[in-house]
Amino acid sequence: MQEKYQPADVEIAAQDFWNRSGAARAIEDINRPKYYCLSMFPYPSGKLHMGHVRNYTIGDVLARFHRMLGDNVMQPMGWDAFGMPAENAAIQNNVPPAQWTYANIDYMKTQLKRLGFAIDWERELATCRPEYYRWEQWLFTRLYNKGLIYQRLGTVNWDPVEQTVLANEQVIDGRGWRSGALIEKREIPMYYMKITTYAEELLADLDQLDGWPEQVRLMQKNWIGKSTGVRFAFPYELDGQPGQLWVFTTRADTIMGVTFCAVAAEHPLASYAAARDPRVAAFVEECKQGGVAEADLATMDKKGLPTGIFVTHPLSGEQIEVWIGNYVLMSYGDGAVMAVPAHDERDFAFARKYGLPIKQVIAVAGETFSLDGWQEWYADKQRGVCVNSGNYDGLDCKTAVEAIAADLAAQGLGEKKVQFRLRDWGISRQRYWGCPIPIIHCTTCGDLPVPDQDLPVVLPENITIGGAGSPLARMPEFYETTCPGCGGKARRETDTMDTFVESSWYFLRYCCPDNDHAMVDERVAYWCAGGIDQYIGGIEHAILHLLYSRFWTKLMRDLGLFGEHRLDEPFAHLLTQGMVVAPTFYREDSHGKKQWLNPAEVDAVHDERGRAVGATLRADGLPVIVGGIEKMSKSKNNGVDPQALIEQFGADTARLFIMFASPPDQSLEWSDAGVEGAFRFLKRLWRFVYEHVSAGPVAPTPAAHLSTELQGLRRQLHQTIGKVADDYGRRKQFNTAIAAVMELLNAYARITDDSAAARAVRQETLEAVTLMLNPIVPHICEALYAALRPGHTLSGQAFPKPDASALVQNEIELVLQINGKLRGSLRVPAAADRASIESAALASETAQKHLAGTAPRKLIMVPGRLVNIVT
Ligand code: ANZ
Ligand code: ZN
Repeated sequence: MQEKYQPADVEIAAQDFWNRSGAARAIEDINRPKYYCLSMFPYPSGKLHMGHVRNYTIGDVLARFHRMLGDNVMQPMGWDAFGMPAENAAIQNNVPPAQWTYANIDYMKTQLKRLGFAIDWERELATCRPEYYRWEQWLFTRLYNKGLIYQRLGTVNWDPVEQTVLANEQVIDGRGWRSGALIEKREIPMYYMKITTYAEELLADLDQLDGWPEQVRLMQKNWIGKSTGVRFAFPYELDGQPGQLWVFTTRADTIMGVTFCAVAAEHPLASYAAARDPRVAAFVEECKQGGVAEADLATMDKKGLPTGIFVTHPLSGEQIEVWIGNYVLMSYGDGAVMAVPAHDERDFAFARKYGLPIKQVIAVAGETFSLDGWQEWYADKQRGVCVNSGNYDGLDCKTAVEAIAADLAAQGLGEKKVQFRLRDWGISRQRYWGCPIPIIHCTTCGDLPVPDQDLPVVLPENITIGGAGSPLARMPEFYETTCPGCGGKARRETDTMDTFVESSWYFLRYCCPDNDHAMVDERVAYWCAGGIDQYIGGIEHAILHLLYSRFWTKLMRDLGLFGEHRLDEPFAHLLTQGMVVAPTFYREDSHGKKQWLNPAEVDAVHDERGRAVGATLRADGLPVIVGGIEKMSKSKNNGVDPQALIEQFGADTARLFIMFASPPDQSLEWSDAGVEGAFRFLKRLWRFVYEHVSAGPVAPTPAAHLSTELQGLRRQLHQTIGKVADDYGRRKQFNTAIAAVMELLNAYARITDDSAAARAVRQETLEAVTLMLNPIVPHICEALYAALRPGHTLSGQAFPKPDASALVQNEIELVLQINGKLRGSLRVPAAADRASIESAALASETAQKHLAGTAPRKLIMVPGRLVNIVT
């Protein structure tokens, strides 16, 4: 064994050994319990960032721990390889997106390997490969035939200068990110997946997911957004034609308080008015500008304009004016609302702004309604009672809704209705670097799915990007084809799929990545039985990715792709890791613009709590400003490159620091001091083993007849084993596990005894420590274990089990007081009775000295804690 800890050598040797022995291979074995440990696959952006390292370290710790428990572990990895950044890089660097992507994958794979993750690389997949997306296209055609994928017009962001569609994130303050042009909303044909068909099940099954953080389940629930209400119509007549304005309301009990109706700018009544009044037309245009992101709509200033159209209140017969309101969403309900300004906060603001009437129809005992400002109780469903509402006066909310729904239904003008916030999923993108949509357009036969034997529709990889729109639409060799129906000339679809589609089923394909005649096979049943055992990833995917994955799993189930094995939910346990944050540093230039400096370029001064309080730029020695602690990001230039860390200290130090710095679901603050601390700890562990091993082999001695001190160390060792196993397995709190091992090693260091018995306890302790730390720092543990047990390897060893007999406390230590003052301690057998403790106390050297031959006046005893002799 080397005297000095040399991480690079240790890590290369360990990785070599694992590669040669196939330590991370996962092979189906129905006789062993399986453990499928899944981490969210990365987008191949160029290099790993600290968030990746954290994510995959957590996964690896769990994978290695479960392997030591005897589980058949699968830990796969792949690449979420399609997406926009590749196209942007292509434009900037003039390389095809494919080439850029594959080069990034190669590099990032070497980084993952360098970190020593026990990944089964035989299962690696990249979603941009035809052998992967072929099955996505295959499934698309099935869903298309079942009507679960359909085409309709959808609204997109149109950049009039670049003549192209922009993603929501490319629209900044309503303008195109590159052109700066005002973005228009445009309607184009798009493909949608009918996720709404599954809304009820996606909501109900959240209850099964007790292995998920409550917060994530709640986010999904809100996203699905089930509301129960009434859908009803206001009849009207326009140009002599009868019509009905349908609205959805959750507060039908307030129907007698309607003072106007509001419709979305895209609503047919708005279009009708716009066609007749240029002022309305201009307003409708204005509403259509700006991004289509929902967040923008929620925070916008309320704006509106009357249409001049009147509708009839279905119960009172009153004439009600229809307004266009920018707070009404075309995509929710019917794109129109009955406005009750007295009891709906948005309607209240709108009515106040435009001087529309406000009529109170709900009262709460002890509260007074006033037009001065909105009060929370105006919307109170629990305490509210109908007033000014004719027949309905005195009814509570629930009863009134029932009565009003019944009266509307009697006229054929309404019904109770469950409404979901969840919308169908628009999956088409007008971009190049994605999975081609397998549809052929024929002027005679219409739209036909590509037949199975013609799949995959391969995306051409060797292209140059430039000009507006997708290059596919400029490549006749791609889009010119023959119709599978009539054999005539036809045009291939040039849109590609949203990359969320690929990530909705990759975890199933890991089970059978080599199958070239089916999307999934019976290996899915083995690995996914009862759900994937652990999924680890960022909270930013708490809604869409997880929802879409749940949806796809149900779709595939309903197509019978899992045979008789029922898989309702893909992920049994979910861990959402916290962010990696770091201090920020900057200088202001002459225009007051912040120039962010990377933490690696500055020398910081820290206070006693480790916070940066001052800093200088290393290059010029002059001060810089210390900003806040923020998520590591390019925009704040506060990212720490994991590569540099690994090169300086090794993968084990990186892994240890990350797992020790905070619990996995909380944010992790980067600290150089913390990294150095982790490195020092590993060096210390190395030294302990080196010193112990250098003293020669250890003779096996029975654990009986140990000194109290050695018994104490053994007890702590076995307590630690129990705690660490519980921390890893049940609590998933790795930092406390590491802390317990550190304490154990402190106790180890205090033992100075050199007897054979002491050396045996040391051997036992060090062996157990390497086993316990193995999931976190596997390279150094592999080396230390081999040094401790020549001829053995750590790989394949089981996780240690606490020895029950070591936990039994044979002796206890009591505090010894003389006249209430602490004077020493007293060791007695744990089972000793009062009389024998009393005589042991009186016989002690301390008591003898203080009593000096006299008899004690009194002896007070607190069982298990102390003895107080009163002289
Ligand atoms: C009248 C009313 C009175 C309402 C009242 C609320 C309180 P949730 O719970 O999210 O389903 N609404 C309906 N369609 C809309 C649309 N397309 N755009 C904007 N708002 C719309 O919300 C349902 C409520 O949101 C409905 O109930 C309707 O306003 C509004 F005292 O109707 B309510
Ligand atoms: Zn045809």
